[in-house]
Amino acid sequence: MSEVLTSISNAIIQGKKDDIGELTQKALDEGQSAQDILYKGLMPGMDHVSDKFKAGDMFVPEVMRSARSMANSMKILKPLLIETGVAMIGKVLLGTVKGDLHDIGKNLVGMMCEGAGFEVKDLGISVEPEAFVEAVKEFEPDIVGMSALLTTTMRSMGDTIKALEEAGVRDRVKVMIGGAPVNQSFADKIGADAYAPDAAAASDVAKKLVKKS
Ligand code: B1M
Repeated sequence: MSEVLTSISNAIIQGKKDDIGELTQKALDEGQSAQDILYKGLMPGMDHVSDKFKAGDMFVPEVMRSARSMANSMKILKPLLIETGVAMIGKVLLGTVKGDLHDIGKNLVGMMCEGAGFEVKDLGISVEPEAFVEAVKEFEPDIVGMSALLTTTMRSMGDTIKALEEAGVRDRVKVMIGGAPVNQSFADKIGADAYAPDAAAASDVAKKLVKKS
């Protein structure tokens, strides 16, 4: 692999968010395509971060720095990728459910999904079921990802799935849920397609969901 792509992977792993823009530009100046920078530089770096996070060898603040580095590089690459028509691997619509203001974990999930090659639209916090429905119609995601950190707001996840059903759009998307009080049996109970315990698992689960659909 070219030296500059290796440097980009390493910059992601080390969370060098202030250097990555310059490195990305250097790679472009050397003739690397935006697609190669994404698939051969950024994504292998994020895969490594994901593996270390899962193994407990990396922690939330470090992962956030890596994810921010990824986002800084993507700011430069995104217009080029769109211009050249390079398809992302899928679309994820994300939000913290109605009544819940916690967004640190959800943001991390968004960053990891972007790192895995998804286009992510983040609706923010305390998202009403109807707002998820409208965004599904407009953004046409492959996956709707919901986050909840409070036992009192978990029920908004079920309400959102019901709203998607009532609007006739439930079959168009896979639903993935996560957050500290949520687990697989709750996901089964409310009819979600998947549960992910952490941000690294969320990007893996999202990849599996788009492969299945
Ligand atoms: Co709040 N809070 N909080 N809080 N807060 C908790 C969640 C709590 C456990 C603290 C406690 O009592 N020990 C408790 C909930 C109890 C419960 O219901 N079981 C609690 C409470 C009670 C409250 C308030 C009600 C407090 C009050 O006002 N009396 C209030 C509620 C406000 C509201 O939401 N309506 C409140 C407010 C806040 C702050 C605003 C001050 C702040 C949030 C700031 C923000 O998010 N911007 C806050 C914080 C920071 C916390 C703690 C300390 C940390 C949460 C966090 O960010 N963790 C939390 C206690 C704790 O967890 N130790 C607590 C780090 C983050 C990386 O982890 O969010 O779990 P986490 O995300 C993980 C996974 O869960 C998973 O991946 C992430 C990364 O690996 N994941 C997903 C998350 N979403 C996912 C989605 C997926 C897949 C995986 O797919 C789509």
